Amino acid sequence: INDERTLIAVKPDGVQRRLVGQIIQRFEQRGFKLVGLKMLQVSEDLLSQHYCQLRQKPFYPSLLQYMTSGPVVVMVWEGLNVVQTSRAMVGHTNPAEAQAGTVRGDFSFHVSRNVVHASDSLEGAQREIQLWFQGNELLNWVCCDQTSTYE
Ligand code: DAT
Ligand code: MG
Repeated sequence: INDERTLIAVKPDGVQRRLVGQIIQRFEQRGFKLVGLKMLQVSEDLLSQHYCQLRQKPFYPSLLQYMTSGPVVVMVWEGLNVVQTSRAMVGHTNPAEAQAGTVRGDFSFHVSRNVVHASDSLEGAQREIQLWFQGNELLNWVCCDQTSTYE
């Protein structure tokens, strides 16, 4: 259970606003392990698969336009309960309702520019990681502080 993984992405607004470092820092500081990281210009094809559940939503076309407007930094973080904990760290989908102390609550106020993506379930995380990463882009490595962060 300590090897649970989730997909976190800094969206184009987060990259443009130079928030990549601060977002990575929050996950490092919490104690999670980075096992994959890359910057890319996302294709519409990948995005339509990523957001397949949202195709019927009225905001879907503008979501696609925004997400393909510039580079995204996508990562895989590993650790105990990382899916659920990441969602808490990222905050409510609508930044207006996100708590201070969360990424969205600290860095955004509009639902269409909410800075970051985080997988919302274990199954979703597995699906998204396979979609965004090749197997050989994810590293298995031992963190030297493992015995200080896990019993
Ligand atoms: P989350 O990103 O918190 O998992 P989601 O999966 O429901 O939220 O939606 C994906 C993204 O779509 C979300 O981060 C921003 C956009 N979105 C969601 N609801 C929206 C709305 N009502 N208006 C505009 N954009 C919306
Ligand atoms: Mg979602």
